[in-house]
Amino acid sequence: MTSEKLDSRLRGNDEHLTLIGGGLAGALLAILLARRGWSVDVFERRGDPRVEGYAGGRSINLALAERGLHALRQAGADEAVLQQAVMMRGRFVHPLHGEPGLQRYGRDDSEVIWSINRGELNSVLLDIAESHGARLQFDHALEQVDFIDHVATFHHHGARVVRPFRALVGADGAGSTVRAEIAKVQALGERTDWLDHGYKELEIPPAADGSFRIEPNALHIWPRGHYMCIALPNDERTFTVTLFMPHAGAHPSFATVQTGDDAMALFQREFPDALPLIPALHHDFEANPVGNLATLYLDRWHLGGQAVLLGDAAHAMVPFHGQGMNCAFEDCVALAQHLQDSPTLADAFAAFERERKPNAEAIQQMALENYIEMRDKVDHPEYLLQRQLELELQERHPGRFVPHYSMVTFMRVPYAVALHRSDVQRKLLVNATCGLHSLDSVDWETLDAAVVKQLSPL
Ligand code: FAD
Ligand code: E1W
Repeated sequence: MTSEKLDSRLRGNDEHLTLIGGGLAGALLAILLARRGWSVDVFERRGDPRVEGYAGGRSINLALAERGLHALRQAGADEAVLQQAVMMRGRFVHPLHGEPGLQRYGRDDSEVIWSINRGELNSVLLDIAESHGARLQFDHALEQVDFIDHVATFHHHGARVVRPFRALVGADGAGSTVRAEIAKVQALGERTDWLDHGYKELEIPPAADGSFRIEPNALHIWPRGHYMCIALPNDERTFTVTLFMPHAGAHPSFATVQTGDDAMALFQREFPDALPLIPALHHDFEANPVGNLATLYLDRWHLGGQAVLLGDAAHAMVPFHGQGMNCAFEDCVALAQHLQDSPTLADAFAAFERERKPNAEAIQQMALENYIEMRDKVDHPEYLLQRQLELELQERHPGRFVPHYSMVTFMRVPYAVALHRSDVQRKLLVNATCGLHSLDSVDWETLDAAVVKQLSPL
């Protein structure tokens, strides 16, 4: 389409948006808007994952929880996504010494999370977006935005193409170009806190008979104090293993573990049960890059009614609560709702930011805190006793004392509420179990009274 034709189409239509990024949030928002009759253009830097495959064919998976699943239901995408998902009932902890075992996430199989393939998820969402009339343009990398003439410049197969827009949604991830272009005309108060740890992805292939090599219905964790490995199942019976470790400093770090041989030695000493599961460890370690992790904070998420940011572009977080995508999907539902309810785009963007920013900041904080819990606490007796008490208090005070993990993962209470209530609850749990080795000598009368006094029904 020529830019004049697009221009004349845009002028007559108030309910039009241009989405930058056809990743997870961009594709989902396209569905939610197109289903409500909005005219939606999506520009994605990469090629079409349905044609070209995704991320060089590596199988990368994500944990989908209730917040994300609820958003997928709103988009009519839940069934297609769950068809390809593997259920995870809990974390399966592999201590260096001692017995490995499953710690259930919830009370039963209604409280589980799902491991899904990123490329498959993206493809399903793009198919549905297109079926509702969203126009998808791949191999279009946003380069520049002119907020005066309302045109965006893209890099497309070696050429420069210019497209008019009414308003932009920056769903272009942590390295957002929309964000950088807004910042040229309005200060965003951007701050990036880099984590001094990075990650490396490895693979556990299927067993010789084609089955899963370890318990499939779990998220595996090898906690090692200052670092850890995790593994999530894929529906093709493999696991994607992720090693999280400091970039620099004393052994082990990515500075002291650089080669495939170094990695083999590390796994021999520290992950002896995982080593035989990862036959291509030497190769994978040298072939795959070390990933970086950061938390991104902004003072503002929008430029009047001209542009708004969501998902990682607005609030990238460390991955240790498995909530980045879930939060991005929750953003999409909230933005679509505000667009429907607000008189102007500027009002919608402002209302969206007001609702979501405190909640994004809450999950960013909880995600940072969860790294220490996962790598250093899940195999300690005090931690297990606190989890046991948490479950007991949930039984004694249903709807009032809800475990932290459940509020984040199985419910849709605002993250900021979950953070606050978890803080209150953690103090009660620590106090009540201090110095104890079992729940037998808990002072229930005092504890029950404190719960009722400090926590309102949820
Ligand atoms: P992205 O998924 O990054 O999508 C951005 C899209 O924009 C991409 O398709 C990109 O190609 C495109 N783009 C970028 N720049 C341009 C441009 N200039 N022009 C056009 N298009 C552009 N979250 C969970 O909920 N559960 C998990 O288990 C989980 N595990 C994780 C593990 C790791 C190691 C990491 C790093 C993250 C994990 N996350 C997880 C977080 C999750 O990956 C992100 O929060 C999520 O992908 C954010 O979605 P998004 O659409 O905002 O950004
Ligand atoms: C989940 C990358 C990632 C993804 C996750 C989780 C973790 C640790 C990591 C958090 C969790 C699912 N978590 N697991 N067990 N307790 N907390 O729930 O997604 Cl590292």
